Amino acid sequence: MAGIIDSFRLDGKVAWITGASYGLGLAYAKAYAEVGAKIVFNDIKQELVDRGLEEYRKLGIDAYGAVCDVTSEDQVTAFVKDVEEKVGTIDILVNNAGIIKRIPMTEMSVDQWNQVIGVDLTGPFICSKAVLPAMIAKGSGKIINACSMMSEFGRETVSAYAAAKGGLKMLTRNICSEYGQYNIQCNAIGPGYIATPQTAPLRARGEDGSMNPFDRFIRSKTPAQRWGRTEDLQGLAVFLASPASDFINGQVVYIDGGISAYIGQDPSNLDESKFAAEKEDEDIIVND
Ligand code: NAP
Ligand code: GCO
Repeated sequence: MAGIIDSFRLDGKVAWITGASYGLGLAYAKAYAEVGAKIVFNDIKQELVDRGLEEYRKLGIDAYGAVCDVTSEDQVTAFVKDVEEKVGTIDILVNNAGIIKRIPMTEMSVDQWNQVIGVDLTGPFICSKAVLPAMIAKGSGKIINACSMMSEFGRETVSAYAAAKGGLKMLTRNICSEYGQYNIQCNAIGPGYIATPQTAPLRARGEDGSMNPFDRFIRSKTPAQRWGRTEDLQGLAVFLASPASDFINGQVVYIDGGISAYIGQDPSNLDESKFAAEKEDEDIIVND
């Protein structure tokens, strides 16, 4: 019988992480490669795939990457077929690709709403549907969804994102309910506020170097008083992909520095000088 440390390993497993050219997806992939998995990723544009391939090459990871839009069932079906032929059947799927549009609901068009629901909720449905038959045939599989604080909370301007991430929590439970009998586990990671390009606009300092009011707000809501780092999510991502979590199913695990346990402090009490030296993101990409 495998020892406890070995039960966290992913040797020989094929892990597909969607939208993993940079950001959280890249961090999950790095962690999976370190414990033995073969990495497969897609992204929406060739330039992102090239950037990802270069990044993996530099890290010494032999990853397979290609363009595939997670909202297109035809593209996803073709991608999975290619992966099966070139790499092997997919053992682990991380539905990581996501977008956000920060627009007040009364100003959001139906088209903008549909784009967010399409990538953040329909995408995980399409990708999970594509990998489940092989997982059922094999009698094992792991699906990990990218939930959010917005799977539990609302806030101004993120109606479509919150609706999608709340829906994704229930898709997680439903995949668990429907396919748990085949030894397939579907769980979700619920990151708090993590420093990636997606959240860069929320942290960007003013021209005079002043702290972004949202940055101050998030730190005052977070007992750890900091933004999460991509490395903070790697341990859970490995655990949920590994045999060590085989009896955990349908759960959302929040990694939020304590936000969801805490009512928060008055933002004006926060000592800004503690954070002045923190490095800004070098690479700011705004998704809106
Ligand atoms: P990110 O930096 O924006 O990366 C997401 C990736 O998905 C990007 O490469 C993006 O490409 C790609 N993508 C977008 N639409 C796609 C499509 N239709 N098909 C394939 N790929 C597509 O996001 P992140 O911050 O790493 O977050 C990753 C996931 O965690 C997302 O689902 C996000 O909602 C969730 N999350 C993030 C945080 C956080 O604080 N960062 C917190 C909670 C949850 P483009 O660059 O072209 O958009
Ligand atoms: C926002 C943020 C969030 C985070 C994350 C929180 O505008 O409030 O972008 O939605 O990215 O999902 O868990």
